[in-house]
Order: sequence, then C-alpha cells, then structure tokens
Amino acid sequence: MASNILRPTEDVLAAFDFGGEVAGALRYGEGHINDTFAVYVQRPDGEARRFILQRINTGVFTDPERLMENIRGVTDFLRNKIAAAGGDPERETLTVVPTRGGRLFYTDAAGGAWRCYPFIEGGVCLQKAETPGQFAAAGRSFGRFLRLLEDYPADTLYETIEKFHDTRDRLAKFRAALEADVLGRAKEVPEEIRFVLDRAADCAVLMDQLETGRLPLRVTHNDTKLNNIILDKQTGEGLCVIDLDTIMPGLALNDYGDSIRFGATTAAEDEPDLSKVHFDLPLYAAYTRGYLEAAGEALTAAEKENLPWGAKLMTLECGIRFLTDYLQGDTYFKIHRPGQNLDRCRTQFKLVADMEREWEAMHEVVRAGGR
Ligand code: ADP
Ligand code: GN1
Ligand code: MG
Repeated sequence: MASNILRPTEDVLAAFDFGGEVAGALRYGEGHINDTFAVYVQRPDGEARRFILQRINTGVFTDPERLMENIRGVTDFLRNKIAAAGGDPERETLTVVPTRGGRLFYTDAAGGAWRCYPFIEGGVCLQKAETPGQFAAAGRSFGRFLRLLEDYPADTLYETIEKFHDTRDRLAKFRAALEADVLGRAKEVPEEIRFVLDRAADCAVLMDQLETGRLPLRVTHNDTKLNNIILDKQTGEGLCVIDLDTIMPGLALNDYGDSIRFGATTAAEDEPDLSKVHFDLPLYAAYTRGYLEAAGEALTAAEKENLPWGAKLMTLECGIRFLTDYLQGDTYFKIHRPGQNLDRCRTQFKLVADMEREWEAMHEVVRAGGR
C-alpha cells in the first residue's frame, strides 16, 4: 500500500555516485510493484540531472542479484545493437548505474535492495493512449524489442518469477485462494468467481500450444503496459522500453496481449464505473498495425493466428491475478484505496467479455495487418 513505501535514507543516496549534490528524492511514476523515486541532483557546473532510484520489491523478486544480472546482460546487449544501428544507447535503453562499490544494487540496513538508472529525459510515460498513433508507436516499440532480442542467449536468463504467464497455473492459484478464502471475501464476488470458472478451459489454449511446440518460446518482456515504455515527447515515437524485471523466455503473444489489455480500452485499469470501460477496436487495430509492422516477419503463422487469444488471455489472466490478490488481502499489487484490486479485476473481465463479442472482428483486424 502507498503508506508502506519506504523512502531512500541518507545511506542509500550516499551509495551511488550521482556526480553532484543530491537536492532531494520524490516519489515517481505509477508502477504497482517497485517503489520508484526521482533523485534531483545539482552538478558542479550548476546543471541539473535526474536519476531513477528504485527499491526492488523483494517480496516479488526474491533474488535481486540474479535479477540485476539479467538486466545488465540484456541492457549491454541492447546497447551494442542500438549503437550498431546508429541509435543513441543513452536514451534508447536503460543503463544500470552501479553503486560506488561497483555492485548492481545497494542493500540497506533493513535488507531493502536499491538500484539506479539515469532518468531518460525528453520522454513521457502514458497511463492511457491519447491517440491511436501513440498506441501504434507503442506497438512498433514492443515489436522492435522482440526482434532486437531474437538472438539473445535465452538460456542465460534467470526466471525472475516462476510460471509468470502460465495462465493454467494462475487459475490453479486462484482456485487455491478461493478454497482458503482467508478473509471471507469470496461471498462478495460470486459473479467474478463464476466468470473465471466458466473460462477454465480457455486458460490452457496458449500453454497447450507451447507444450506441443506449435508456439515458440522467445525472449520476451512480459510486462508490456503502455507505462513501461517511454515515448519521445518531440516525435511521439517509442524511445525506450523500461521495467525489465520480467524479461524471461515467454510467448510473443503475451507481450502483444498485455499491451492490448492495458491500452485498447476507454478507461483506466482501476475505473470503478464499468459503464465507462469498453474494449476499443480502433486502438486494437492501431497497436496491431504497429506491432506487425515491426515484428511481423519474425512471427510464425501460428503466432499471428493466435494474436486475439494473446489479447484475451492476458486480460483474463490479469483479472484472475487481481481477484486472487483481492481474496488474499491485497498483498501483491499496491493499492491506494480499499477495493481497488476488485475494481481492477472487474475492468479486466469487462474487457474480456467485450473481446468475446468482437472476436471475429479482432481476427479480421489481424488478417488485415491492423488496417
Ligand atoms: P514498476 O515495476 O513498479 O512498474 P517501473 O520500472 O515501471 O516500476 O517504473 C515506474 C515508473 O517510473 C515508470 O512507469 C516510468 O514512469 C518511470 N521510470 C522508470 N524508469 C525510468 C527512467 N529510466 N527514466 C524515466 N522514467 C522512468
Ligand atoms: C504489474 O510492475 P508494473 O506495475 O509495471 C505486474 C504486471 C501486471 C500489472 C498490472 C512483476 O506491473 O504483471 O500486468 O502490474 N508486474 C509484476 O497493471 O507482477
Ligand atoms: Mg512498470
């Protein structure tokens, strides 16, 4: 919860070389997992600089050492590729700022794990696409990201969260939470429970195809919300993909689908008034166009055919995760008000129901390349 956010203490700030005097650190961004701060620094020449300082959620990411090794490996790899393509690695990928002792993160007296990145200036992280063009740009960015990591050595990646997007396993965990019902909340949400149980078979559709080899395992981001990408304020194009904690082998369809669930909608993820929440087909088409443009040739026919399933299952899975957390007492996703995880669950299920109604149209959009 917001009240549990731990501010960086003096020793945390002293652990990194910011190249000047620290003027202060303020809460930043709207992530649900880590505690993020912007650190304001004045350099000896009087210039101002910002850094992102994050307390890694070690309840979620239990091995920050290996997590940060993943991020270092991936960002080094991206830096080389971006430079080779004539891009600007300082702005187009995250860069880990090591501690003064040369480590990838700092451990404070309470065991908190802190890491630092230069703040990428001149960009914007959106909670909602303001225009279809912005959403198409996000699609291009995540499509390009898939291609850039196509030849990354997947076997060197540590699995930061086991079975992260194994929807069948998410369903099993939901059933266990329902069975335990530790707070007696299940009686308040019979419709939501029914919604999940009615779709139990759907949860296996992509995992089954992965197991039979019909869908390939790739290096994927696994958390492709619109606010995990920095768009260039000037050009509106995708500048940098951020939030690299969950880079692991996974399905391309999950990356595509997670962007759709968060972005192809008329309302915020936690909108309490469901009459405002609709799946937005033009936004779906815009993202699909961008994604296929950038990733297109890399995707197999089976992947393309399953894109609507990626959208529906990532939305269903996320709703199941919010509902599970609600039943368990809101211990995973940060909440800022009571009932927020239930509201989040309900928006996801509303979107799933809309997608089911638009199922044929979604396939048609994919076949037409998002046009
Ligand atoms: P969480 O895992 O909690 O979502 P993120 O890594 O996504 O944490 O960071 C939260 C927010 O902080 C992002 O949505 C973005 O607005 C901002 N942010 C993170 N890293 C940077 C960066 N290097 N430069 C600018 N903004 C950043
Ligand atoms: C979390 O970290 P953040 O806020 O970008 C979550 C995602 C969910 C998302 C729902 C590590 O993303 O899986 O889809 O919230 N990240 C983790 O908004 O669980
Ligand atoms: Mg994030």
